[in-house]
Amino acid sequence: MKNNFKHIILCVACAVATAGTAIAENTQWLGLLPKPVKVELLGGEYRYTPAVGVLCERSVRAYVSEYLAGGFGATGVILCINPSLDMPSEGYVLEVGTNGIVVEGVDRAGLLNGFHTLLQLFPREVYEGDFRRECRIPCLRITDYPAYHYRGQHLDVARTFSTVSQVEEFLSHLAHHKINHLHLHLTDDEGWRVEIQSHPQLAEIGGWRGGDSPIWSVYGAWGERYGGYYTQDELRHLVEYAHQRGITIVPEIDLPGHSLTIGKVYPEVLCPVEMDNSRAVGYDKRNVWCVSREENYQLLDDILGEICDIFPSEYIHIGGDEVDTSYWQKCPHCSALYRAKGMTDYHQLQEVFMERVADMLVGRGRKVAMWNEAAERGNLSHSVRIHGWEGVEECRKVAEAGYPTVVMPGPYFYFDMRQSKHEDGHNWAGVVTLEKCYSVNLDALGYSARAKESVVGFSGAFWSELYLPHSYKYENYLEYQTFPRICALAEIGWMSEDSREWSDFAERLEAHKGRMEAMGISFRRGEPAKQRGRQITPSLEITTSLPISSDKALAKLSAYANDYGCRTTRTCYKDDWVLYSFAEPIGGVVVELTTGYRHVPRGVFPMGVVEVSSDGKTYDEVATLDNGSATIAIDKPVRYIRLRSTATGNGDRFVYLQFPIITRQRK
Ligand code: TNX
Repeated sequence: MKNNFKHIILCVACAVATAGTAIAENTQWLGLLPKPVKVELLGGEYRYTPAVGVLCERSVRAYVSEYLAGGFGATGVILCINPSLDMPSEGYVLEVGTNGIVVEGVDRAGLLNGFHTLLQLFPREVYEGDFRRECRIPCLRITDYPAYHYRGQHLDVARTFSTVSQVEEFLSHLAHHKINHLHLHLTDDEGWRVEIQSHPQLAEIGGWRGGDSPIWSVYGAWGERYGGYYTQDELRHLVEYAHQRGITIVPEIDLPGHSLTIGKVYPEVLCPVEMDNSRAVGYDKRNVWCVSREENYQLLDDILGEICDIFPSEYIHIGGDEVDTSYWQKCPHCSALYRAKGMTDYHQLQEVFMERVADMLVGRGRKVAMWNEAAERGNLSHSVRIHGWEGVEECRKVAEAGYPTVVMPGPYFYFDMRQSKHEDGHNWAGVVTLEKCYSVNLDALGYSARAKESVVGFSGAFWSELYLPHSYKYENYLEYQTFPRICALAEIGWMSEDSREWSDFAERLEAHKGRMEAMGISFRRGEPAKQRGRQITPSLEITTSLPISSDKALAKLSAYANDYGCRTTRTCYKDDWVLYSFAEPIGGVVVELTTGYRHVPRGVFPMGVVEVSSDGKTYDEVATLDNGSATIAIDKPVRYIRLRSTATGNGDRFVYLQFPIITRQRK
């Protein structure tokens, strides 16, 4: 059987070889993305019919047949592994001759990469599943391999839960872009999404927010319980689904910070520190594990043991970002440990903790990944892989120090950042346009040869604290935020530094958009047009029942002059209000009213109403707030607009007030 297989390969390969020698020609029109290392056009074309047989390496057969099942005619497409190919791992050669197609991968990953390129040579309908049409494919030879081994995308399922089928869909899209790692952020302050059988309460309680859950909701659905978690069987299914497509799932349990959820389920894991929450109506922000409580390490060993059983990945990510060490300073046991060890910086306690947790994984034959802060003081063992997120400079530093580094800095690769000034999304790392994302270049960013050697690849990130409140406005907010930025990321991981060119990418992306449509991706098609009419600024005074941080900021707000808004010094209580008093009555206008940051529904009145009045005495309710905002049309003139909170608390210690955006009604 094996010989037979080889014989067929040889025959088709001969047919391919006689198709002619390479013709130097522009291959842009093929729109291949990521762009292969080498494409040679051979002249002529192959006529594909669904009747041809597809001969396929067993380990990828089930997946391949979802797209190309093949018929019972003579073999026309061969997909196989050939370890003797002289190319780096994940490489492949794809040849289309007049008699057939051969894709040879140097390994299984290479074969899958070749298959994903092959699909791009077919008409876009191939992405709709089992392709049953005739088509012509130009004869060519592609020789291709990636520049970087780690081409990743991160997905935060802790803040907003994604269902199994949503993750499957995302994995499918990633595979078509040759992204080979999905970094799954499974736990955070807002949720615990993985079933731990030895401690079932972790997911059963920690997977839900709002309603009677001890984990508060922050946005919108205040009294409603929402969330979810994955059973171990579901996660094993996702691991297999990803593996079929050449993707490794890297699980992350975020430690020792970002752990409010586990602190709500098992309060004893936190330091025995009473916090003064009086100003924030009882909000408890304690989210850091106690380092000196011995039982914590047994619990961690149980959790990580099960994580290793579910996820076969070489690396397990244990977080290490944004640890608030002030709890350890206040904890009698942690501060005693700090003194006994003669430490000079409380972050050293984090190193002790991280090393001990890392040992649990190393003992199970795994390697450990962490966020860049964990390595900041340089004392971690260098087998730890660092995911650099804060900025380019932080990534460069850890790479320079010799840690294997995944480069994923916020200003380039955080796909939760907004894509233009007036769109939704985070903004702490600025506006991340597609072009900005594509512009990453390690040479230009001053990486030394040594630092470059440490870089194992790149990753995008999608943090989801804003996903839920935005999701209702979009067909698919995750896809809107990540595509086509993932197309740029895919090339940065695949192509060498000096071979990328923005205009060349932009041109191929146009061709690729048809494919994304066929894949069913709701990608962002360009900058949305602004909807607003002409803005007017009638004389206004803003007052509030809330204590504010600065009178000056409030005065600026009344002058429509403060784009960031004015911060209060506590959260909202029921019946708190913000009043907009106009010098003259306003009418024939549309008014956009916002509490919280403008592009981020944080610091809002989570529930509330809009009331209007012409005399300042009797008010009519005209709208309810949705995620802290409302847009109202005012026909008959009024002098006062009031926002009134109908809930106590918003998950933050502040509210942001904003000036109203007023435009004339369109006729
Ligand atoms: C920073 S990235 C965080 C996340 C947030 C993200 C929002 C990282 C390791 N920490 O917790 O979700 O910013 O962009």
